[in-house]
Amino acid sequence: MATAVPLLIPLSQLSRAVTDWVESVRALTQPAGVRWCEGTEEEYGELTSKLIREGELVKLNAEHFPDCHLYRSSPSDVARVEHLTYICTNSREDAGPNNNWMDPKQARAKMRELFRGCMRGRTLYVIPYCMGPIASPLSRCGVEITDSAYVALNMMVMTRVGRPALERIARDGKFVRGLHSIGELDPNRRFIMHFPEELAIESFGSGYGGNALLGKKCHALRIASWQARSEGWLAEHMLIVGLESPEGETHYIACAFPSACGKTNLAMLIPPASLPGWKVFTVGDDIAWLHPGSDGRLWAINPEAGYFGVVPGTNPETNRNAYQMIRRETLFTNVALTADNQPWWEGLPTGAPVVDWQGRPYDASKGPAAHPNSRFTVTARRNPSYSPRAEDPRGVPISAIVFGGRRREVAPLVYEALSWRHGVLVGASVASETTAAAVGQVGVVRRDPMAMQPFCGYNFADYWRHWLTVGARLSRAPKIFHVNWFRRAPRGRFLWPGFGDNLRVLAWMLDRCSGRAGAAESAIGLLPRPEDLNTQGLDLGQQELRALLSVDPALWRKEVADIRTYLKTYGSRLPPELLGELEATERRLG
Ligand code: GTP
Ligand code: SPV
Ligand code: MN
Repeated sequence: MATAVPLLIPLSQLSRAVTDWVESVRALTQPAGVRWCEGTEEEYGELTSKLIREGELVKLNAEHFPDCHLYRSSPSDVARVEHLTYICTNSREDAGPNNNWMDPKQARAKMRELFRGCMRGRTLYVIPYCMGPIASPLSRCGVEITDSAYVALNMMVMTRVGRPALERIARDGKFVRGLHSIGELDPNRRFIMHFPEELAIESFGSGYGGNALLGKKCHALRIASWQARSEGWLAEHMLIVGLESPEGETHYIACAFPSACGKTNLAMLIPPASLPGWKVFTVGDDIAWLHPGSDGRLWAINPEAGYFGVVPGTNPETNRNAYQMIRRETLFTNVALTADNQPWWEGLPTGAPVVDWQGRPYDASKGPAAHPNSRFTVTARRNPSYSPRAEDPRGVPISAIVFGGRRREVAPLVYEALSWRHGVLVGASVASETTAAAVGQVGVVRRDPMAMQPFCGYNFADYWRHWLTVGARLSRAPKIFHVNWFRRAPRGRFLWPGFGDNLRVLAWMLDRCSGRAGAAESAIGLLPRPEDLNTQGLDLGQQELRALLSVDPALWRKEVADIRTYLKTYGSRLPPELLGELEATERRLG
């Protein structure tokens, strides 16, 4: 007997609200055709073949990198553009001094003119997606409309695209509207606009990363942080990792480090041989949605389904998991090529670049072969350390929150906050050297509170207030720590080996959480004494270890003064608790 084939309702008829919106965008942008994305493997293959035919994608060496492709972006479109990113709230104060602001009516009008007729001759892709496991009450949905097939491919890997998302939207009746066009890729006609009050994003003129994959920073951080405040949770720029000790105890920690400061690497670290018995499970590498649970703990999901990771520096020594992961089914952006069509980047121990990231013959005098912000896009399922709990609709319970920055001096390797409230000050005070993840100067120290400076969708003062409120609701709040893997010796080399050896620091944190490890008090918080860190098998002198764990009172008095100046820019909206904690730190410094 023949089995009946179920009659599928066309995607375009599942949700009237989505269909109406698509129709209004179609009328405005005038595309040659409309394609509703199902998120299937066949569709991924079809779009890939189309881009290869059109010369936009290069198929890589099939023997060494099966099913891998290279995409080269426009050379003036290689990173997030913070100066062109706006939060458009009715009240300017709601966006805060941490954001560029534009009046929503003015912004809408400006974008309308840019979008008018911009998709003529192009295909309009409708991408319904879910951020988070499809069955999780903590997940949220959106629809991105884009005229870039490359963006569509990335979204299919990074989010859960297709019918189940649209069915959920039809049930929820609510979704984030993300409208994107590459326009003419003209940096002078480029804007990334957010309308948190309307759950809407409008992005024009860039096809790269966080500017264009609207589920990622635009939705899952800027819009979600706004939603999270009104709903009582937190949307954060954090990795989530599970650590199983040799005794079989598993803890999950969430770490907020600024862009290109080590989240992906920490999320999939490989324990050093001298620390046998530890196991590491990646839940997420960039974004965490954290919800207070009925048990008084904080529970986290990773809203993403893939990784958009920094390529340079990835090698078998620093990150064998990532190196293995990106050898198949990976979309590379802006890396170099070897003579036999393999991808190449700085930090690879083998091979040599012949063609640079712009497709030119490689010439060392013209800069690095791979762009410093070149990226891989790959499904999380290819990660050898992918946690089965990443798909758990309840999420995972968080034992510790870790803030961090990239600083050659001042911040020690690790310290523990004295309380949640002190921890919020520690997070609010994070400073870090800028990186290639955003357009602009690299290596300049700036304040990057909770690693959210580019991503918080509202006034930081209100955000810190919200952190204090969430903490007050937790009877079993995570402990809060601060780390710095990037302290340098006077000659400039990194003092700490980093990567897999970071587990030694995490192990101390977990022992602190279970009350097993010692610590010494300092003015800024609790630090491990040299004997509290497991340094077995580590090639690190006593003098270096002492330098890593030192707190220089003179440097810190200056740091506290800087932090006060920064916090004061938030005026009367700043929670007084933070200044109280800062004054206590100052008293302890003497
Ligand atoms: P985004 O994707 O931009 O959010 O970056 P990320 O925070 O995930 O950073 P990632 O793990 O990709 O690391 C960025 C760069 O820092 C890479 O070049 C890494 O090789 C380097 N890096 C990561 N961890 C360490 C570490 O522990 N020590 C040192 N010295 N470098 C590190
Ligand atoms: C970051 O810059 O923090 C990233 C890359 O993770 S992007 O997707 O471009 O935001
Ligand atoms: Mn990031």
